[in-house]
Amino acid sequence: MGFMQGRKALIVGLATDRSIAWGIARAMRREGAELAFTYQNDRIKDRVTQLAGQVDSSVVMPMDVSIDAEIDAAFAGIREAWGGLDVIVHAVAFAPREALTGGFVEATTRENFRVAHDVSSYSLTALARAGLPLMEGRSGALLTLSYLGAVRSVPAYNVMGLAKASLEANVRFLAADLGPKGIRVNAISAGPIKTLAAAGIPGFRKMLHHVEKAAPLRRSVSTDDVGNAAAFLCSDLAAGVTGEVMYVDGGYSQVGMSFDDAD
Ligand code: 0WE
Repeated sequence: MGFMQGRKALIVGLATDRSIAWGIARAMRREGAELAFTYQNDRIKDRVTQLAGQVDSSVVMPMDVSIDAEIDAAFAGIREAWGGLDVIVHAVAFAPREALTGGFVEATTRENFRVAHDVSSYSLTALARAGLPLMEGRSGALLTLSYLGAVRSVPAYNVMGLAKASLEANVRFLAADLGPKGIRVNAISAGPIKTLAAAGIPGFRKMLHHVEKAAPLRRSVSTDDVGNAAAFLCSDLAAGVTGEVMYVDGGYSQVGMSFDDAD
């Protein structure tokens, strides 16, 4: 029997079969969880519905995390389908494209800052607020995805780094507030992965190659690596863990200097 048998999980942020959310969905399904999904807009509705079918899910609803009415409608759908909820996976981030190119000062307008923080950090609080009534009294778990740019400067990551720093603080404040209600809140800080969100970021391949040479494990991480850690954190195996940011990055974040084996 899988370690998520009988758990009901809502996955927010699935876009393609390369999404981190897809690695998480497959790992949780393998461990016995029942899954529901949201999609951001009609352009990706059919693809998300088809992927949901591959993990035996037909609970698929629209939700743009920047619109409260859509969040409320999606949780009403969960209440109708399941009556309760154990796990919410938040795998959503966005900054306007021009915010992620060039220098930080030049790229960071007030509007880019607002959008990045709203979509990438506040949305976790919004999901917690809307999901709480369905999760209370069931030993639930919230999980979000962060990146090293929250705590170190990374070229061109720019205002997304500030938004991820806010997201990691969000995890700690939510953990403190929801812990007494039996809900754990954690983040995974994943190493770079070639997802749809990463495609089209100039120099992304160079970043992957750098990580593959410098990380202790001498490889980049996969969505399966992240999915397995996510399933663990959202299961009772991690019953004592909350407010944590767990690095799933091949160890990259833990070295201060590293030489390629060839050097
Ligand atoms: O968090 C991210 C990327 C999230 C992201 C991606 C995009 C691309 C398309 C947020 N907003 C947008 N907006 C778009 O218009 N990562 C951890 C991946 C990533 O993105 C980078 C990175 C890494 C790593 C951007 C610059 C530098 C490094």
